Amino acid sequence: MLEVKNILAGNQRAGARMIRLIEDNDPTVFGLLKELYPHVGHAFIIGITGSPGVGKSTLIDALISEFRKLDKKIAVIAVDPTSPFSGGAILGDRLRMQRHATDKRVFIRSMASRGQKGGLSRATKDASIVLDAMGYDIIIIETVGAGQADFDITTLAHSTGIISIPGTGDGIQAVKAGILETGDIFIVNKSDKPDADASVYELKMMISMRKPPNLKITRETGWTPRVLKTIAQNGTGVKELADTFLSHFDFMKKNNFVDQKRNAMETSYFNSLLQDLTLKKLLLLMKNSKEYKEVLQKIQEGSIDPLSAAEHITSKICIFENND
Ligand SMILES: Nc1nc2c(ncn2[C@@H]2O[C@H](COP(=O)(O)OP(=O)(O)O)[C@@H](O)[C@H]2O)c(=O)[nH]1
Ligand SMILES: [Mg+2]
Repeated sequence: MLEVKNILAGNQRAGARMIRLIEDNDPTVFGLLKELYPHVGHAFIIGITGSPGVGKSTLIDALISEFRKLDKKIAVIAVDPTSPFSGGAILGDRLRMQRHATDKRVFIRSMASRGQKGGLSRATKDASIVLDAMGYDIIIIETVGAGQADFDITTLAHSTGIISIPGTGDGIQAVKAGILETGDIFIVNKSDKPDADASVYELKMMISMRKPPNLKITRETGWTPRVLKTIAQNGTGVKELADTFLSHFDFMKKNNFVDQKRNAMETSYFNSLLQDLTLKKLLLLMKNSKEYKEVLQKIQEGSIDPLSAAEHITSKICIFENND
């Protein structure tokens, strides 16, 4: 039996088991999360995103060292939806952070997509609840930025760092992908390569030209995104990066933005829970209904097509009054 009190005591074995249950979509997870939820809200959650190979894992490894110098307890969730079976990239992430493996105040897990109902975003949120309840001061979520429609890191993290590398036109891609608005800190990693300064300049230019709705975001929080250069491999610029993340969090706390962010995070979590639970419950109710059986019969007889049948049966759903 997985004991909630062991998770709350920070037991890493219990935490790892719970995260495994989350990955496996285990039915006991819901109840356990409910017990843990009153104990969360302490951690500072950082999202690190960027294309494969830009150096996210290497940079996180270096960040862990900096945060450990400040005696913070750190947890990392490396999310890799691209390799659910091979485990290749996941192994890579673990290897790059291995020097912290014996540090009892560092906890690193990889999560793969195994068809979680609410998508990987929901599973990652669930895992961050576990890590927060375990008492980690800082939780870092590593995620591949592009192409993950269901994965909105900004509703999972307080602070989002977007990594790019010099000379790849990533800045332009960022604008296209709309991630320019979501970043709090932009990191040009591999700045040992040529053209790092040009990339920094390009990013700064684009940030200064963010369009009015984005300016509104900037004004609401008052935070102007920072652009920093790093060489993750040898730690250059990583102390500044760690300090900038912490000062962003301080800034948020001072301006009550942590509360606003919590509201946004909870709304998003609530909506994803609703999506899962509603679907489960409605399907169950429908499949046990007389109408469902009748319409299924009609499909089989060929007197109605499946599309019209689906439309017909969902038109029966009218539980809430709509005030629109
Ligand atoms: N030259 C250079 N290579 C780096 C730097 N940071 C990471 N790398 C290398 O880039 C490759 C991908 O790194 P990784 O951390 O796995 O990237 P991820 O896929 O974004 O997590 C590895 O071979 C790293 O050693 C850097 O600052 N400079
Ligand atoms: Mg990685």
